[in-house]
Amino acid sequence: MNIPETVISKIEEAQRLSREDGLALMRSTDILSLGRLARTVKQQKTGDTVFFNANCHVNLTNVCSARCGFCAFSCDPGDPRAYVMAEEDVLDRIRAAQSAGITEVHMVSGLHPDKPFSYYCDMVRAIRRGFPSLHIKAFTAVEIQYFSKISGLPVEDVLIQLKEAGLGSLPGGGAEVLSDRIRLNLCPNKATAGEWLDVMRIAHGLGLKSNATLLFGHVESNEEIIDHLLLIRDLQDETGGFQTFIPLPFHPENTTLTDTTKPAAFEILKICSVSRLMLDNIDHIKAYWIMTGLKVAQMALFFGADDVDGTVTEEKITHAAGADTAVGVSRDTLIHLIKEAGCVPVQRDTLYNSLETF
Ligand code: V47
Repeated sequence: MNIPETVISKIEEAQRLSREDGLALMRSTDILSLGRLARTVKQQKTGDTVFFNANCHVNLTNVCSARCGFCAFSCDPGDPRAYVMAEEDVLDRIRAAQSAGITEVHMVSGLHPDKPFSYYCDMVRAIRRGFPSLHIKAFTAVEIQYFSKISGLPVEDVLIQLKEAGLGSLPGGGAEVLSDRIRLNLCPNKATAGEWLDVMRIAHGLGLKSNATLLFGHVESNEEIIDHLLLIRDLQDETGGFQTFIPLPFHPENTTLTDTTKPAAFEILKICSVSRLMLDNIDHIKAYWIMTGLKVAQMALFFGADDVDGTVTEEKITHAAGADTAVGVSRDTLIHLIKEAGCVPVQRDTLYNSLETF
């Protein structure tokens, strides 16, 4: 199905797209036109530049009281796979990654039923003390809301305490699809769509930047995808706090949705393009190579993406769900991938300051 001429004209005239326009884009099978339009918008925003960073992932625990149907990483207390990291384990992990020149620690975890809020504050403080120059991007809005619940503190106070301990920004996870129907179905035991948005609103108000994600390729409809994008766009109009949007293709292995087929290149590139076209007020679209694969991440640069995430030492969440990508790559691999596509690789820090151009 073709993209309606009226929608193409709106994009070419830089007009904001409506819900109906978004649905027309989702119905389209003209992937090359979608790519051309999204790539044009990307060029207007960031030119030939494609960003990457050098980072490491830390997951403090896989014990989780939410047990979302799409998650293969989490487990119950007492499961043979269950682990909780001590401060020294975390510092050792980061020390090991430092030789690769990382500038960011990306830390997200299960909702542990027993660990107090002080465990997380102490951890951030210890990382800040041990590695003063590293940016700590940690805790999804879902975790922040959970910390508020277990500590009895308002979300704002939770964020203030974490910020004082050294938190630099929030990652975009836990958004899944911002739809009550989907959340009741797949993740009823954690923050609702409204709560996820509220945490982000408060974080942005405190000067903390964040990202936003969409988990696609499971039980969602086109309408739910577009409504998700509109909720993010509306909040961005209000706060301006989102830096980048990251569409995450669902990996079904070891989840409760094993009869679902993992999205292939066409769907990944389509959602990337539609995200770029709908989110006119978000600067960056990230192709998270761990989930898309390196080759599709490279193609995503022609479908609206301007960021490929980072070197990602030791990814666990997607690999528990059957990802066939590496658990990390070198800077040289990312630089090659970007240059081969005719773009200019720029290593950035978490807040999109340029560190080095290659
Ligand atoms: O919140 C969980 C998703 C997210 C599966 O902000 C799954 O820079 C696919 O949010 N298949 C965590 N996805 C990852 C994430 C992220 C990654 C990279 C960069 C940033 C950023 C954020 O992964 C979870 C959930 O939405 N997820 N299980 C799965 N089986």
